[in-house]
Amino acid sequence: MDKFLSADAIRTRFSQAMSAMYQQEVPQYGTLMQLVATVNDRALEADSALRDRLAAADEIDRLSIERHGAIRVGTAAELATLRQLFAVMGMYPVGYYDLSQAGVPVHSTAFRPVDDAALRRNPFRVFTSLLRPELIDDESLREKAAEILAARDIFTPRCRALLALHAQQGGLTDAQAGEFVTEALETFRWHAHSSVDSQTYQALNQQHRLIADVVCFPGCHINHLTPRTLDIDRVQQLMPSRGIDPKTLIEGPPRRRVPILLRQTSFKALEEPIVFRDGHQGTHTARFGEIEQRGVALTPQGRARYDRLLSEAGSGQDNQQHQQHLADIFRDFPDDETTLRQQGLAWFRYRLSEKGLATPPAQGESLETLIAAGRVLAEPQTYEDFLPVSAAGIFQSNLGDRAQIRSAGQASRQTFEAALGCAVLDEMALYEARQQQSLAQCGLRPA
Ligand code: OOG
Ligand code: NI
Repeated sequence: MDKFLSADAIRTRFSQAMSAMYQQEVPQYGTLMQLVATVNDRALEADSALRDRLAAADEIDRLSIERHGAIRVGTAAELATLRQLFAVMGMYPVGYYDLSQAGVPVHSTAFRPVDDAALRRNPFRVFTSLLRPELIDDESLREKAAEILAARDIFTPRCRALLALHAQQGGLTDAQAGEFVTEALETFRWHAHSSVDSQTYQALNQQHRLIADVVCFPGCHINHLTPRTLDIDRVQQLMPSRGIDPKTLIEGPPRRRVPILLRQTSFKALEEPIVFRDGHQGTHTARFGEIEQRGVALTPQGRARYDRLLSEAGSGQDNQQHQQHLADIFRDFPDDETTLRQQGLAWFRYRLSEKGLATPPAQGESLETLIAAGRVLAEPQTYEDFLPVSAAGIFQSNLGDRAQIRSAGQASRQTFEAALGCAVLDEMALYEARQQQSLAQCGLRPA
C-alpha cells in the first residue's frame, strides 16, 4: 500500500512548488507573505485565547502553509482534465459560484480537500473559473476564440501520461509524484508570449478583459495565491508601508470577536509586458495579490442572515467608514460561540475533554448539559469555501469599470457540471457531516 505517496503529501509538495514559482514570478507575493507571517506572530502573541483556540483545533501548523489560488480556463475539456489533476492531490470540486450576476462572464467551483484529516494537513484550495463563451456577443469573435482554445493543450504530454498512470495504478510512487508536481506546475506558469497576434488580443480584450486573459495564452496562469492572516485589518493598514497598494475595501463581514466566514482584500493586478505572435509588444493585467482571514462556517440559516445583512449594508467608498457601517448593521448577528451554536447559526465540531473521556456521556444526557459540565468541547468549524459577492468584488477591482458583460443570460450549474464531468459537492452537506460525525465520535446521537 505505501508504495504510493498519499494524495495529501502530493498536495503539499504541489502547493509549495506553486508558492515558490509565484514568489519568483511576482515578488510582491513574497513581501505579502512576510508581512502576513509577522502580523500572525504578533496576533498569536497578543491573544492567548486565539492561540489556544487554534491550537485546540490543530490549526496552528496549517496556518503558515495555508493558501488558495485562482485560475480561469476556456473549455469543458480543460476543466475536466483539471478535475483529474486535482483529484491526484486529494482536491475535489466543492460549490458552484455564478459570477455573471456581477458582470463577469464565468462560473466557478473550488477544488479543495474535504475530509478532516486532509484539511488539517493542508487545506490548499484553487478557485477555478470556466469561461462562458456564449457571452461573447460578436459571433465571428466567438468562433475565433473557440478555434484558438481548441488548438491549445494547457497540459504537458508527460502530465497527461502521469494522469493516465495514476488512474491505472491507483496512485503515484514518490519519484512519479515528484515528476507529476513538476509537470503539473507547467500548466499554471506565466507566459510572457501570447499565443495570438496583437489584433486578436485587442478584439478579445475589448469584449471583456477576462476573455482575453483566458483565450490568449498557452496555459491557465495562476492569477493569485492568498495566504491566511489572523488580522486582516492590520495587514491592510501595513500594506502601503511595504510598497503594496491595497484595494479600497475589505470584502466580506466586519471584524468580530468570533470571526465568521471569510474576509478578503487584494492589491491591484500588475501591468506586465507581453509579446504577441506578430512580434508586437504590449501589456496584460491579470495577476494580483490577495490575503484572507477565515472564520467559522455558517449553517444555511446563518448564511441567509449574513447575505441579508450584507446586502442591507451595501458598499462604501472608504474602508474605515464601510467597516463601521458593517459593524453597525451586523450588531444583530450574535457574536459569541455559545449563541451561534445554540441558535444553529454556525457549524461546530465536538470532542470529549479529559473529563469527558473519564466520564463518557451516558444515555439521556443532553449535549448542553455535557458542554456545561465541561465534558464535551464545541469548536467552531473553519469556513473552507468562498463568497460569491466577495469574489465578484475581487474580480471587479482588477477589471476596471468597462468590464461589465451586457446581458448575462442564464448561468447553469448543470452546464458547469456537464463540463466538469461530475456534480460539485455541496459545502453545507460537508460541514453538516463533519458535525454529525464528531457527535457520533463522542458517543452522542446526532441532533
Ligand atoms: C478569482 C477571484 C475570486 C476569491 O478569493 O474570492 C477569488 C479570479 O480572479 O480568477 O479568488
Ligand atoms: Ni482569491
